[in-house]
Amino acid sequence: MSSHFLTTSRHKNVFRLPSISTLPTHALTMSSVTFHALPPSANSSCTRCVLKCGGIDFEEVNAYGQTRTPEYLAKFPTNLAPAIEHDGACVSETNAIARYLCGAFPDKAGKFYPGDAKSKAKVDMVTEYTGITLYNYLAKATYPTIGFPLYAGDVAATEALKDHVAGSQEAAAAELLNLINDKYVNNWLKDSTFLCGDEPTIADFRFAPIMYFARVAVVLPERIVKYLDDMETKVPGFKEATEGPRGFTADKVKA
Ligand SMILES: N[C@@H](CCC(=O)N[C@@H](CS)C(=O)NCC(=O)O)C(=O)O
Repeated sequence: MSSHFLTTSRHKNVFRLPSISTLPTHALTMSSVTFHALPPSANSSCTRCVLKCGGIDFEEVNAYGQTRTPEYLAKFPTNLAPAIEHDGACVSETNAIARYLCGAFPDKAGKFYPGDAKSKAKVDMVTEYTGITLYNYLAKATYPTIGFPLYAGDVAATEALKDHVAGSQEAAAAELLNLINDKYVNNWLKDSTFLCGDEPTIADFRFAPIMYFARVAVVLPERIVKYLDDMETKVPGFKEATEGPRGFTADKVKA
């Protein structure tokens, strides 16, 4: 079992039904989801997209300042948001949450992770590439500008290297734009409206919110601007679900 697919401290096995009387009130409605989110975050927006576009009932809780509390850590040792609680399961990691929701609510969100093993593998490949490789460059290119903390070992997190932050951001932005063009524009978005075909999948919910941050560091290619417009106008719930990152970066867009 993945270490991200965690149990609460009250019950040891995610697949064993917990005693109802020991759970907090919000967990009593077995079908509803408690969603711990950081409102402006692109990662949290992915989860919100699956929930809203799928029409899944949920309660959103602001996780700002909460991710390192003993209560949060007991449920989510990763100390990260997004994270969800549903039916006794505590899940963090954006991609794991998206797949969990599609599996737990097949009638509502199953369509966002469709098909056989090969179709799912394509969605997984794009989703993982976006969350790991692309996001790595996005953070280096944009976090110093927007005031998000970087990670140990990064130039912007190293006081002695502060004179090199601008150069490091520039190099990361150049590679970010290169990857957006090479992998997404010229490949996954070449012949289809969305990344894995003409219907949106979790790969789109992973990638599209990140583009609202990418536009801080790079001028988005025309194809990506059109893609975001399609997401906003053709995918019910997407626009509302991504108000956080869109609003947060609206006045920081690179001209
Ligand atoms: N790999 C994680 C990354 C999530 C992440 O980095 N979350 C940050 C905000 S965007 C966070 O919750 N930070 C809180 C903390 O470090 O305590 C995912 O894909 O969900």
